[in-house]
Amino acid sequence: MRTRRQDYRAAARWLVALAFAGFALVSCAPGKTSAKSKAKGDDIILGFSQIGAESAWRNCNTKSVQDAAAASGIQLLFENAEQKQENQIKAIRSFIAYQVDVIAFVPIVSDGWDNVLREARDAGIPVLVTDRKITTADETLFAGFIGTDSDREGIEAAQFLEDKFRARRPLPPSRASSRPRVGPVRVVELSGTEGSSAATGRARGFRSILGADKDFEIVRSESGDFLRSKGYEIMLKLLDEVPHIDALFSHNDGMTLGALDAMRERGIVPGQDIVIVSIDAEQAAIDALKAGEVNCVIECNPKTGPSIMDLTRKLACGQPIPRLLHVEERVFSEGDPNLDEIPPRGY
Ligand code: GYE
Repeated sequence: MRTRRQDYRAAARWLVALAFAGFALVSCAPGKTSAKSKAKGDDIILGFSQIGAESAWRNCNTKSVQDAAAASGIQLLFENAEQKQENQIKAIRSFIAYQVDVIAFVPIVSDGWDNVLREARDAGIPVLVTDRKITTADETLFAGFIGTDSDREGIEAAQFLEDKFRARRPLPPSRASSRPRVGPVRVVELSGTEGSSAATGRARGFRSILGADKDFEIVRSESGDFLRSKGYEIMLKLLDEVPHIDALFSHNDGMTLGALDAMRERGIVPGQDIVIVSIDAEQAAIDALKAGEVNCVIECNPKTGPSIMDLTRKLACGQPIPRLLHVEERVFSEGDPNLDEIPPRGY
């Protein structure tokens, strides 16, 4: 007799087969069984909850996951949450009802996942957290994390500014006066989505260096939600309200590109009048770096799809995975003689 679970799985497989007709499917190797006793020949189904499409970085991350699933034969149930945590929670619940083998999700914010993760655990489904981190009282609620190291990115941004301004003292004249200035370097920050680990980590890493440096002062910090449109609006406001701005630390390239538009509109030469450090390394930011309009770009690597599929297969087959995997990231800065050799970024 078929169990309810088998009925769910049969229905899920049929639906996914319609969407993925033509791809070779994968299963656990003979002899391997998962926590849910995955049988030999059973296809692996991954439920993936993405945040949305707020940036070129995000779109590349989505494409990487979708392409890697197709290439590896893992059946992907993909949900786009349109920037709402409640939609992500709904998606995870639907994956549980579907009895997928593995759930992976990008937590839009760090807090508030414990209940739904307990439901996944009760259903015996392992969870992979990717790109952004969660905070939880119970670390056993997820199997592992793969993504970027936001604290590291903030540290790199701060170190670039320290090196740059040490070489540049005294500060050049400000817009208000033609005399060279002394005193701390005045930094403004465009931060990412409030409560997201990408924003809190970048802010924390940045302050872990500059907070202890009396030559720097973070004079304003505002959230632009990782959106180009908000980067533009907030930068215009900051230029009108903050008397001297020496440097901008922007948590992503989308907001940086908006801020560049705002600066040009106010007659400010980006990269010269205001030193700019940005994170992601989208092609448009690398182009701005080459043009001298941005001074430093810290890579944040969105192409995690293939690693996510490897981890999914391991989890589905009951194998252990590392608790924490940070992807490799580089720093691109002005003056690097090899800027012209940076391969096309693909996002
Ligand atoms: O930097 C940004 C985005 O979570 C690391 O989210 C990611 C960030 C990335 O949309 O552009």
